[in-house]
Amino acid sequence: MKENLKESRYRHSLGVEDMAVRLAATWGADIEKARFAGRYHDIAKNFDQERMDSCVRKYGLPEELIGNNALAHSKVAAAILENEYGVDDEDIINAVRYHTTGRSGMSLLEELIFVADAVEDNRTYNDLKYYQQLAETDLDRACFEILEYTIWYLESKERNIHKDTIEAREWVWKKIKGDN
Ligand code: DGI
Ligand code: FE
Ligand code: FE
Repeated sequence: MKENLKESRYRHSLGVEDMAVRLAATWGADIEKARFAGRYHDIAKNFDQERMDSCVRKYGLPEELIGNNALAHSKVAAAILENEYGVDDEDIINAVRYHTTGRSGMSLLEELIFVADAVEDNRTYNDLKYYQQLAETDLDRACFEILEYTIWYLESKERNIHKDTIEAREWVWKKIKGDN
């Protein structure tokens, strides 16, 4: 991990690991799975364009990921854990695979890694403490607010919003309202 990640990304990974463990304890998820997924979720984040694209092809991932490292790094990380590190736990793989977009029907572990990624201690935005507290008291609400923020941010930058991101927001909103 140290070889592949910049110092700040390495620190972020340990921060997500730590936050994922805390949230797993609060919400009754498997702590060791949360620790592992948190630690390795961004393992491919600092791959250069050439290496990322070659991994997308090597693992037969969707063509839409070519040239899009923001979305590719989570799919590539999941493929590496599965194919090179022999990780066979589907929930861990999916937590890594969907950590950037989320998705409809996320498992508890997936949701907790998605939230931990956004609220770990090394993040620097103003409302960090508020989001950390929300994650401890209402995981769905935290997940929803993070998705709202992400979508607002991507819109402001006129970047494409992946359908998994949109569907995740819809799903968690319905879950909050008690419709499913
Ligand atoms: O890898 P991290 O920086 O820790 O965080 P991340 O994996 O959640 O997100 C990385 C980037 O992905 C961030 O700049 C926002 C972007 N992103 C999240 N959802 C979408 C997205 N980009 C696009 N194009 N579409 C999405 O739906
Ligand atoms: Fe990431
Ligand atoms: Fe991350």
